[in-house]
Amino acid sequence: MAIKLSTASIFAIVIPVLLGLLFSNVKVSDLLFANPVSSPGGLEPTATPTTVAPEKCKQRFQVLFRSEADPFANVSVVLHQNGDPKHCGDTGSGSKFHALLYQNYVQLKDGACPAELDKYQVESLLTKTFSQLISTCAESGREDKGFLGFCDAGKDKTPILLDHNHLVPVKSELMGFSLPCRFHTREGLRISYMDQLTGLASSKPIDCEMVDTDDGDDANTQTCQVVEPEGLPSEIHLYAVPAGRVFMFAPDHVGEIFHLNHVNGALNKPIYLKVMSLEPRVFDVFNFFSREESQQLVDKAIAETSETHRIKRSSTGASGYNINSRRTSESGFDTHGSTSTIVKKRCFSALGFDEYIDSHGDGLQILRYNVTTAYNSHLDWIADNDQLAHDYQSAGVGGNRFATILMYMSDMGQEDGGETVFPHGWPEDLAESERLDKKTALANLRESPNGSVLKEGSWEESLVATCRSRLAVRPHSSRAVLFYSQHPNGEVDNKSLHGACPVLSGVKYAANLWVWNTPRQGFSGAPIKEKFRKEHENTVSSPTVEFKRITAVFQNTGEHEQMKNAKLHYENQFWGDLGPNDPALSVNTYEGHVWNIFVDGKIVKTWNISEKRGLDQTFTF
Ligand code: PD2
Ligand code: ZN
Repeated sequence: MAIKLSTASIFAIVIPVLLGLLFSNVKVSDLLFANPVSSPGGLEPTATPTTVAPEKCKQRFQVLFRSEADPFANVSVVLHQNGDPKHCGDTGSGSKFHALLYQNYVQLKDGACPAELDKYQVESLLTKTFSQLISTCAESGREDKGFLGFCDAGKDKTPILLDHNHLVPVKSELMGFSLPCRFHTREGLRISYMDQLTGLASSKPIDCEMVDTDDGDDANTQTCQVVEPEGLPSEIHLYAVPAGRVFMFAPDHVGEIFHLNHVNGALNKPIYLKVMSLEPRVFDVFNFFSREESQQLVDKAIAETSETHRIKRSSTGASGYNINSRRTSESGFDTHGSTSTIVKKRCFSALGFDEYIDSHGDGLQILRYNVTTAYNSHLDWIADNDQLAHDYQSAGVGGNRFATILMYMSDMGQEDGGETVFPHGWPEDLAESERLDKKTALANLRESPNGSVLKEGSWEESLVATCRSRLAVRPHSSRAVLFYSQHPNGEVDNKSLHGACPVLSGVKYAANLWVWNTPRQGFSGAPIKEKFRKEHENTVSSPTVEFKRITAVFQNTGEHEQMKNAKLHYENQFWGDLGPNDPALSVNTYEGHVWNIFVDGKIVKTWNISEKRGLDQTFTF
């Protein structure tokens, strides 16, 4: 998976691209809704945006970076794939990165050099630049397509997110139009402006040392003491998230800290994470919410009277109210309370979203566990139910829960139970030799002060044995944990199995937010199973965003002498030579696209791409 940067290959790709290709900035929405051109005669040459003088272009580029000098002169930009602590590409000297970025910026609008770039243009530029510098980034099954094949995993593996139509595709010889990656810092901040990169190059990421605290206020036993960075960084690390996917932290070792300086948490302190386990990925979240907020959530939940939201015996499953003997807790929902709204938004920021998207989350669920009650080990990822329209296959184009943020609103003592247990995880600070086996843990429980609260031989008792021998998070008011139910590619993470240990004394209150990788079922833009849509064509409305990629192959048969100098153009932009001896050209294209054959500067043939001809189309002449 480690990728080597080959200078020769960079230039093999880059130079012809730079010399030959003009790239206009095409948004998916433009592609989808472009006016079809009916005949070659009807094709007016597209107006070329006013190009600006190179000097002005340079100036604008510098303004975008807020830096006259090359901000990367002394740093290299190191790329990771989403969720992976190992890097997959290194741009080498930052200057090369900067120079290529500039060339791509000039091409972005055919020399118009826009004075401002929106975040989708920034992402497109970065994607293109990285694709010219590194060969690939993942075992995505599309290694032959280089880094672009990582960013655009193909139509069967790219969930359509709500902002899909804003993406600015990258044009390349290898992929035709391909979807861009998003780029985040290690801490999850989405790169939306070029000057954020300048900032990263000129400031060392904050690091912290965990020290014991006597500040009982937030009941965290340790706190992060910021370690003053020395000098400037020599590397910037960026995490590339493929189109349609969501950012995930990339932990490398237990105890590692992620300092989310950009996310304000409780009492205006920045949130930080401490890695508790790698498999499953579990993080202790500090400064997430305050005791005051915790109390407000509990008070509101207790006072709630509406039948749909009040606290009552919990149900399980994707639909309906189904009581489950393995989930004996009580729960209610706080969907619109002021504290709940603040906390939900904070969850999204902490997870690396740059905006709050209500339909990507369930409502904040308030949980109550009285003595003996528990939730047996389960996945938060919802197993598919063939009856339902929603497509839960998150490894494909479907949507499911990918992250859970669990907030505790009670202080539970060592013997009180109520921990959250991860049966595949191990206690953080216990040497392997000190780990308990389940049998011993069960024997210890039966001899402990609360040992007789549970029925002997019950699932609850067996769960406590797991809780006392595996990774278990003990609740205290204002503590939060984050764990992921999916791998970065959307596959379910079966190691994320977890349960709520039976309460043995007192009452435990907690709240959870389940966050989805697409809008959740029933919401606008939620993925619907193809099969279900076909069966219910008249009753199920299409998702708001439709997007069908078409593969088109163009070939010169050599039968027509006048075509010997044929050149394929996308509209009026040169794409590639298509003489009789040239290999066929394969492109990714969309409904409404216009492809032309030019001979000696004139259009001699035009094809208008229509989905009606299928998703694989061949054009010969
Ligand atoms: O309350 C908990 O500790 C807990 C444990 C496992 C909650 C959930 N799962 C959940 O609500 O998904
Ligand atoms: Zn759960």
